[in-house]
Amino acid sequence: MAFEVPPLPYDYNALEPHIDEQTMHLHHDKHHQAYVDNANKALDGTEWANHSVEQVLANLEILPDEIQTAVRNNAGGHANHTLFWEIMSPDGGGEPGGSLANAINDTFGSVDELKKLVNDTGVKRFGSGWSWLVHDGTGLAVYSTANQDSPISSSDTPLLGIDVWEHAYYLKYQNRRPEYLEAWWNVVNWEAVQQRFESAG
Ligand code: MN3
Repeated sequence: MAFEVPPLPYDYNALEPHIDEQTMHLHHDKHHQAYVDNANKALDGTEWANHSVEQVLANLEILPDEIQTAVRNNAGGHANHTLFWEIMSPDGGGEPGGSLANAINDTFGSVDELKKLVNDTGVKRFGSGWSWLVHDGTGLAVYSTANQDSPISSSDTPLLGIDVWEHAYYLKYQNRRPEYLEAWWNVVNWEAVQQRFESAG
């Protein structure tokens, strides 16, 4: 099965004013589609064409040399953006609950400290990449990756990831990445993050 861009689970303008409609159209319809098309092109005709994107990303180092970079960038881009749409919601924001809240408080001290750390990690990412909250097999961790590198390729489970490529924010925030990161938490879908946490734990 070739990869496909999943439809957005809300309207393109649903995350306004924090994320603008035009950015969502370009980001979902053009950028994500390009990652999917290029990943499919790279994997076409190989034994990996019928594997899930997670399986592909977990096994990058045993893929044929000549497609490794294309798959890393584009299957990574597909997985990262699929997660990104799911962990945002027009009904988002607020505070996490339950076991996720407990784990965040135990690891980082508070939800506010977690947000600060994720934002700071995103601001410090030079060039393009992502700022992540992951489950590393034993607990929660925050780090960034460059380009479209996925935590899955490091055997971690991504729970929350903020896209800090300029294409994610430039139309509305121009060069003000910190402002975008601050605003992003107004659309975080904690329920979706909680579900990922429960499956990972
Ligand atoms: Mn993006």
